[in-house]
Amino acid sequence: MTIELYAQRIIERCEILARYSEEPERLTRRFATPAMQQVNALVAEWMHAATMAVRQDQAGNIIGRYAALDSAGKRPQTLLLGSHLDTVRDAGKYDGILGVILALALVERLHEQGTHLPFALEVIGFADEEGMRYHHPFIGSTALAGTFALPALQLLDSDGITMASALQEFGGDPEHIQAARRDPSDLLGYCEIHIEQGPVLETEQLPVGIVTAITGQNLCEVSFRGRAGHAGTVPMSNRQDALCAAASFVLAAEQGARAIPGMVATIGQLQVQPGASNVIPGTVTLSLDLRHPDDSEREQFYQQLHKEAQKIASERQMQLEWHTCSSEQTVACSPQLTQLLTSAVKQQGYRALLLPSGAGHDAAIMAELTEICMLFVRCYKGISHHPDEAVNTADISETITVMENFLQLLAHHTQEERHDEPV
Ligand code: HGY
Ligand code: MN
Ligand code: MN
Repeated sequence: MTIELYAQRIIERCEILARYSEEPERLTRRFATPAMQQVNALVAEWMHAATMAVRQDQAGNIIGRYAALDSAGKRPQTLLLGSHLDTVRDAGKYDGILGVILALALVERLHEQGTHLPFALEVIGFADEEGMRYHHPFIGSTALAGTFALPALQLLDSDGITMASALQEFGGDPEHIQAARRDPSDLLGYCEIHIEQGPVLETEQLPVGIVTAITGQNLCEVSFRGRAGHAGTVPMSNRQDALCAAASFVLAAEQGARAIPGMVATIGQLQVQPGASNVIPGTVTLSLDLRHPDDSEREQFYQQLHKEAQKIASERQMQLEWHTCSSEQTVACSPQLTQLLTSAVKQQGYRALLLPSGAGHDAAIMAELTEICMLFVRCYKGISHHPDEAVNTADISETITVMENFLQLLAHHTQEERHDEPV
């Protein structure tokens, strides 16, 4: 099969997986849902067909292993490839999914050619990266990296189901989730292919780009507690309207972030209680997502927003709850692996464009376990977290070749290192 046919099949498979949704009219696939189960089953089937050894781990990640070339009795080294199979609400078809399906195609091509690399390849479909169900991102990769926070198992979703029981139902093993940690001793690294989710590659007219670092992120849940009351009878001077406090906070976050180059602040969720048109909002809970590549700048602004929220609450005689959900530091990619990716891109005749990732990725978590690198693929108008997400077949073909160059370069590199080993 030609590379172009593989590229077409990758796009077709992303389209097939997009049919597995929790909602009929749009793509929403959260952690440990029946839709996720169907997707894991399908990906496992494709992995099996490529002669991979397949397992679903304690956290619900689907993992396929393609053996190394005969390693003369030595335990072979392993390169991890992967991304996530969950989605945001009303998602596109490629965020995360492309990285898993393209990695699988690399294995399929090796299998078709009847070859193996001097190292094993493991393709991982992470069960949760977006954190949609429990407001807790990276369940899959933190479990694999051994940094999963056990108390999170008690978090409740919007139906009151704990993460532990959802995972149990899914076929995972919450009691032994720590056993999902991958032993890093044989690992060469983790490489993630992902759509860029931004406009740079399109502007630069390049199919791929190489990631230098993954921007850090603070996630927080903020509640303003005022007093509900009758919309017709409580005078304006006598209200503790929690939504008005939240509105002030939203604008303060926007204004503050605009004043700091590179800072982005997003309030993407608001829950208004009790939530009736003729009742003054008593409690508002909102999400805050803050990102900046400089950890100290981000932390400082985070603290500044906390103080701002306290001030708004106290001026309006309300209570404030400030709950930090997660705080990810900016993570640099491995210079060695990034150098190999750079050479792989140049071999294909392209300028090697290096760029930071504003979006979060499983790679940032995997950096706790092993060396990481990331390859970005151009996407239509940089659109992501939106159903209009799109990639083109020609770019996918180029990505396959770049990745095959990368695997060959890595194979050379590891063999040279082995020759250098003292006997
Ligand atoms: O939100 C992010 O950056 C990622 O897509 N989860
Ligand atoms: Mn995403
Ligand atoms: Mn993603």
